[in-house]
Amino acid sequence: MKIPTQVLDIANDIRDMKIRGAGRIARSAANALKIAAELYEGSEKAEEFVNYMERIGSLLKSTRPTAVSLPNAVSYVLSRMRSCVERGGDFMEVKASTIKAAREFIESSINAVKLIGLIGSRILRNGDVVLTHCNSSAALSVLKHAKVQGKNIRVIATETRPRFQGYITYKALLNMGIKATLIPDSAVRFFMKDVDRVIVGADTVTANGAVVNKVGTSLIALAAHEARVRVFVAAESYKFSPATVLGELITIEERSPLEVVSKEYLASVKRVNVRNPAFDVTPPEYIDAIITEKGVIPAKAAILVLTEEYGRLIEEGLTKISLDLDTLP
Ligand code: RUB
Repeated sequence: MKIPTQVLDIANDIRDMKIRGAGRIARSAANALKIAAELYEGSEKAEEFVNYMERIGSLLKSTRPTAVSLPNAVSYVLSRMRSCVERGGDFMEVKASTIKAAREFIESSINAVKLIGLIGSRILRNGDVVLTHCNSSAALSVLKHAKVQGKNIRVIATETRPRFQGYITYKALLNMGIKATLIPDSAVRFFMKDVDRVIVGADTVTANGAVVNKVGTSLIALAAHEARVRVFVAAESYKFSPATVLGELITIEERSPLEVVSKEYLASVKRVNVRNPAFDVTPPEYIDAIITEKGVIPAKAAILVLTEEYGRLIEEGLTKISLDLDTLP
């Protein structure tokens, strides 16, 4: 079965960052699975449908490696599809359950971002200066709700090299009627003395409470720590990584040197060595709290969110590990 063009376009747009930001990537992946199920033209056999959907799930997961929201969105949809098969569902039922699960994920993701805004806005006080990095819908939702509640906040937004996602944030803030200042990333420590709170988003939260977010986040957290400024992370529960409970490490995406230097520069310098990691890891010690749609938690309590959300998955993984240990000579 051929993969529909619309689905391939979404996968390519995620890879090329036309669709970006962990939440949006997750919703787009769920939408791609929904479209794939709706446009399926193969035989009316549940097994064939499942194989086709699994293939699309793998394709989507391969587009960008760091944000766990992507594989979590895909497994949300595909695990419900598989459960329907296990319950003895026929082709039509399996297809319907897949489409329903994709819709459900998108809806609950949009709702989670709104709830994070409502919950997180309580952390902000009238007159606060907030520093944010990159472009996070969850962090923006917090700022928007604070503004709606009549809090007079001012935001410092980093431009976020090399892709300048800070420009998107700056425009969004102006559209919300929030006073904002755009600064180079390297000016963060210079301005930290004026900052009351840092709020950033997350691509992945690990079991020990470390936060993987746009490169530069950990430097900002370090500068905030030095200046005793509190750091908050706005993250939906599908940004928590179940695999990290079992010791898996997060792959940090490295992008093209051409995002950092021009072709002309590359050509003009002999043996130029450029590295361009897109994300970095902020340890839990530098994070005051994580704002989720379920409430605010200390970073080190990330494991609680994981066991609540992915308990069964983690248990299955642990059982597998202990079985593997049993087979050791
Ligand atoms: C985006 C980024 C964002 C998180 C959270 O990186 O690091 O801070 O994804 O965003 P990129 P959201 O531009 O490389 O995708 O809160 O919107 O999910």
